[in-house]
Amino acid sequence: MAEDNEDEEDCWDAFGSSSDEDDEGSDKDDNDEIFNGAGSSNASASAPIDTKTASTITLHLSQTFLKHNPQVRLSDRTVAVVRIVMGREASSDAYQNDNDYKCMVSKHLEQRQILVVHQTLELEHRQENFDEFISSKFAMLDAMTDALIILNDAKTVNRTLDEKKCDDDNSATFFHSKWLQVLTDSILCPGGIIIFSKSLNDEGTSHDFFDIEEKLIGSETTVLCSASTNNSDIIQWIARRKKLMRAHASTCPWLSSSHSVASEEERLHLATVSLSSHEMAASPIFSKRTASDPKKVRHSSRLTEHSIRKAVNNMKQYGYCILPGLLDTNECLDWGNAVLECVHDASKILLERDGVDIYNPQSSNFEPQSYREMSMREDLRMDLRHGPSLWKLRAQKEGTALAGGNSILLSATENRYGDGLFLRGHPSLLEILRRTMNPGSSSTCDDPPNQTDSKPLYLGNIGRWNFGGTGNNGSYQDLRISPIGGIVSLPGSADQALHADTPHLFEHIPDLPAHYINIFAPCTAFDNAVGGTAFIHGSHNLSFTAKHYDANHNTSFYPFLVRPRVSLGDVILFDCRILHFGLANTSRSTERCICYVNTWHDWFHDAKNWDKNQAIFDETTGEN
Ligand SMILES: O=C(O)CCC(=O)C(=O)O
Ligand SMILES: [Fe+2]
Repeated sequence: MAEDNEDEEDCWDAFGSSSDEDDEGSDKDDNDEIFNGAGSSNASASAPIDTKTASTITLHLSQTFLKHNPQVRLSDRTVAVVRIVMGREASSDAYQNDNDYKCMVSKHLEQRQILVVHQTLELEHRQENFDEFISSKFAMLDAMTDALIILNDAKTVNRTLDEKKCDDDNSATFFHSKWLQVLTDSILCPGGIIIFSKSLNDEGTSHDFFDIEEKLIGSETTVLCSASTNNSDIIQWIARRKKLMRAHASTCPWLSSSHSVASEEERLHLATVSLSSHEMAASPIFSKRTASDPKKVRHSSRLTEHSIRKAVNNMKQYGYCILPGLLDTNECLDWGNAVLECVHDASKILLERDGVDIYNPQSSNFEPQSYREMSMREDLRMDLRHGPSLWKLRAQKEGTALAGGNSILLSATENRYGDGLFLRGHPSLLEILRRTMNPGSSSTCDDPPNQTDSKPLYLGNIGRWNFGGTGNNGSYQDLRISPIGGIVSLPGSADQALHADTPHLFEHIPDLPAHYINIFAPCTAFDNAVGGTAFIHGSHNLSFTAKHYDANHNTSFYPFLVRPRVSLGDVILFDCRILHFGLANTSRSTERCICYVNTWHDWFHDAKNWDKNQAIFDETTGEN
């Protein structure tokens, strides 16, 4: 299992940290140029201290970037260099010194063509609306950052904090608990690097504030390396990596106390693809700007071959794959709101027309059933696929309400809806689906050679000529994609029963490829009291599930439980054979919507057809 080495200290040399990430691969040849370049520009012992530190930090970042994804050019990486000052310190000498230092770091990064964004955060005594404050400061970025370098002058910051502690305990707590977390959450990519660099005090001892910073984001990050970079040890720095995916640990209070969240997060780390800022769509911080200036709407994110391969591999190995930050958060909100509006409209009609109260199913005159547009799961959980607001949105986004409301057939390489259409037309998602459902069919796949006597196996599939297809040419088989729907959990909905969305096709062979995959995207803002979907890591595999099966209870599966803490913009793909369940919604008023599409091999018959059920809305008029 690939892990960041938490205990790694003094592991620093001209070639950087020895910590490795063998799950994400590394292409040495691609790296050589960078390593050689870095060696020659490294400062000698007599060079100024800040040059040496800046050069070492730059080397560390370049190497880590290349390890995470060698296919993202350094010129496509973004680093924010952030200086935190308390308002009145801004004009002090210390500020000036750090400013020089900041320039030095930036100069080295820019020499490697990395895009650098500078920002000074002058915090006021009482900083209101911190998230907005940060977003206004970084509005010139058009993506999340791959790394954050935080510069503080130990003396001035700590003195200010000490003063604040005395005269105003609340604001001291505020600084201690909030700013770094907001900064890390809002502008740093999942899996991104955060570096604190600090001059030590006059006695040469480490400063408190350094420790506070580390503690603050300790649970959000893992240590990559810590180092002092010169003879007199005046500058010390530490590099941490933001966790790729956290567990939503406040859910499932019934879990045994022996359940290890750390192991859960290690599994989540394996199943998550670390996207660079370049591969991500608009980040939450820029959504306002994008909404207000349509010209700035970003093209849909596209993954590198490296990321696509990792995603395909995750689907095969673990049965699911998480892609944080892939989607535009505005799009997610649009679709989520449309689904929720349809649920509201439906609930009114059902109450008036049928005496069915989906908000109070137990006290309702009649039990909610499944309708043509909406299938009821357990109480307070429903799957909605059609309704006036969705028809309207489809007409607006997909050009035609009709096409948007039906499943579509995509043959071999077709991206029918082109670049940029949310869940159904996203070219990288389609590529992941096709490769997962047609293993070995791509020349770029990681599977064992699909050759026999130097001839590709697919040549033998002569029957393929008879079914209106492309013949025995090894191309992807046709894929069918459902319309976009939403799974809503209302306040009070309980944990769903553990289940799979499709059976195995052949139950005597352990590891057939997926034939049915769901794509889930959370489309309401994250609320800690509201659960997403939980999975049993690896349970799409028949031998795994048979091994851990116990006819009496599910507890033998729970050590493998993962509860990804996903939010707007993130995507989860899962093989529908995997065991999973919707987590409870314990909030008082948050209605949760996860938008989805179902995708399957066209030859597979999806029995989920609600057309014969009673309709709620009048489709002919588009009205309710
Ligand atoms: O509500 C969820 O998070 C998952 C729902 C689900 O898996 C289902 O309804 O089949
Ligand atoms: Fe399900």
